[in-house]
Amino acid sequence: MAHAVIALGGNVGDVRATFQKAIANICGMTQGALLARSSDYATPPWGEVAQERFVNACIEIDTSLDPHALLFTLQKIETKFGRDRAKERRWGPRTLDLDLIAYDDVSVQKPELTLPHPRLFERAFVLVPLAEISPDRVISGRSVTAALAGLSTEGIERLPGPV
Ligand code: A4P
Ligand code: MG
Repeated sequence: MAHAVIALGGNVGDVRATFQKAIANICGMTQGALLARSSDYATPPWGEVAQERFVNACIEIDTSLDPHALLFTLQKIETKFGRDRAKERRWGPRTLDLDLIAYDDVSVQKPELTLPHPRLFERAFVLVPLAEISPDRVISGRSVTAALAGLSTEGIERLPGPV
């Protein structure tokens, strides 16, 4: 089994309800076991700022799928929950975005799959939930906590449970 970190995001619809259902699908469809789930966080939009606030969270799973098969399955789940890439802009509003952040210590440099996720260390909306469940994790030689210390977390707010 491999260990994978997945970031969830969305800002259209009842995102927290979508996350719950999506996580159940991730475990079912990736032959995976949920190891940890962060709280949900309200986060200011990054990239394209003139849009609704996002909800973000992170999970860790054990999976028997290889990285490409795992990403393919995550994309199927995004579509199932209303994501339509043909109608959206990069960094624009979406119902559900599932990014593969890390997969064991695997390194991949392809456009369709880059591991670890190339923009991970720019994004407090990923690192804050990840630091909650895995503060000591080291990705690309950097600890999650140390990487987060260099970013602003202004406007990021942990949402009360249940998660
Ligand atoms: N791809 C390559 N590597 C990976 C990987 N490790 N995980 C490829 C996932 N996908 C990967 O992704 C574009 C392409 O990246 C895919 O074809 C995939 O094969 P996408 O999900 O179709 O497009 P995207 O999500 O618009 O692009 P990107 O760069 O992932 O954007 P973001 O950053 O996810 O943009 N602000 C806050 N606060 N919170 C958010 O969650 N999200 C976005 C969405 C913008 N601003 C945000 C948030
Ligand atoms: Mg994405």
